[in-house]
Amino acid sequence: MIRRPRKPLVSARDVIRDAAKPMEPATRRAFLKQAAGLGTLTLLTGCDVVDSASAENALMTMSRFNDRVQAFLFNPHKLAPEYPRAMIVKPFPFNAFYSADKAPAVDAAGYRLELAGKITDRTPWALDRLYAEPQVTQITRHICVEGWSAIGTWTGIRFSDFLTKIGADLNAPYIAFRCADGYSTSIDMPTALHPQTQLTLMIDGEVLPRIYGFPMKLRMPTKLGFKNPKHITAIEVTDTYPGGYWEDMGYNWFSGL
Ligand SMILES: Nc1nc2c(c(=O)[nH]1)N[C@H]1C(S)=C(S)[C@@H](COP(=O)(O)O)O[C@H]1N2
Ligand SMILES: [Mo]
Repeated sequence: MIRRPRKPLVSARDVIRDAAKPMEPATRRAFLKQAAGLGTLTLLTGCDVVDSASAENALMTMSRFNDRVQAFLFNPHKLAPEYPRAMIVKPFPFNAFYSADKAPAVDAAGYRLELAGKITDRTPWALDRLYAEPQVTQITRHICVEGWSAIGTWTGIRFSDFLTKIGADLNAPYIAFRCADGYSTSIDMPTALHPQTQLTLMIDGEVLPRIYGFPMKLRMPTKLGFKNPKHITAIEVTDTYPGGYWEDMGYNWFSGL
């Protein structure tokens, strides 16, 4: 039996005040203004979260609210730490929703990166064209929610360069990724445009081995590991919230660091 609390457990005012507490005064003022401006206050005060049987719904509201708070706090110019070569972990840990022997073997010759949604030039990309783009390298830390982290070095195309090149609508809020193993995830546009967000073709100076996401993954040192899709087959720029494999099971969508 579900017991209904008499008093609301959480009030919208407390939630917003709590979220604003750790911020510097200027950020805090801007945040509170934005929270009101977005209609968040009205939205949440309308239903003092816990009066209904639908705790699920309330949790979802909170979770989407947290995403907004996190997105607001994300600094698009702040760089994640980079490390010396000596700190690179070898072999790099493997992780997926299956064991390493099940990682998909994508055929290099037949591979075409599909582009969809709010993009001017949706011509699919073959691998040689991706390899021909200017490449950058980063040595950063990958952090998995399952409780491990490791420093690695990844090389690929700066994602903001790629998005500009294909004529992506940079005002669209979401970018969704589909993968050869059925995995999916999606990210916010400010993170997509972050200078360290990389369309990765190599790890440790060699073409991405099968288990690390051949032929291509997205590397973001500003987000948790599960937000970094391997074996990408399609990229879509969209106005509609796309969710993702773990996100649909309740992992926090923003999951920024
Ligand atoms: N296509 C695909 N991408 C994925 C996953 C997956 O199962 N499939 N797992 C994610 C998780 S939880 C982690 S921690 C990293 C692991 O990447 P690695 O094998 O290169 O360490 O990939 C992420 N991207
Ligand atoms: Mo992970």
